[in-house]
Amino acid sequence: MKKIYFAGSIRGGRVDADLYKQIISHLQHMGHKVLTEHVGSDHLCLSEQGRDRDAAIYEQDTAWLRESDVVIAECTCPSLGVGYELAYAEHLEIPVHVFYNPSKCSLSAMITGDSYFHIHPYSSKEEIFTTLNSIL
Ligand code: 6K6
Repeated sequence: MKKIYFAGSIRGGRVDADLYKQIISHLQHMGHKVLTEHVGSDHLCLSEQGRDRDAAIYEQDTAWLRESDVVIAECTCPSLGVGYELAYAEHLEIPVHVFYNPSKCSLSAMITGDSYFHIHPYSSKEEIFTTLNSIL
C-alpha cells in the first residue's frame, strides 16, 4: 500500500474532475491510500476563498506531499497549483508520474523538459489505468 498524492486542477478549471475521480477510485481499488481524495470531488466550493483559508490549504497539502510515497498528476487542464506541487515533489525527491492527453493540450516545456518527471501521454482513460497498474 502506497500513500499517493493525486494532483489535479482545482482553480485552474474543473473540466476533467470526473476523470480525476475515476483515477482516484482506481488507485483506491488497487489498495493504495490517496491522501487528496477531495481533488476528484463534485462538491468543491470554488467561490470560497480567503488568505487564511488558502494558507491552511497550502499547509495541509505540503504536509501531505512530504508524507507521500509517490505523486500522480493529471495535467491536461493547466493548473498553477499542480505545477507548484510537481516542483515541490521533485525538491523532496518523491517520484512523480505525469499524465496528459496530447490531443487536448500542449503540456508546458517546464514539465516535459524536466527529465526528473515520468511523463505518460495517453489517448484513453483505459491507458491511464494500464499504466498505473504497471508503475505502482
Ligand atoms: C476549493 C475551492 C477553493 O478552495 C478549495 C479547496 N481547495 C483546495 N483544497 C485542497 N487542495 C487544493 C485546493 N486548491 C488547490 N489545491 C491543490 O492544488 C490540490 O492538491 C491540487 O492538486 C492543486 C490544484 O491547484 P489549482 O491552482 O488548480 O487550484
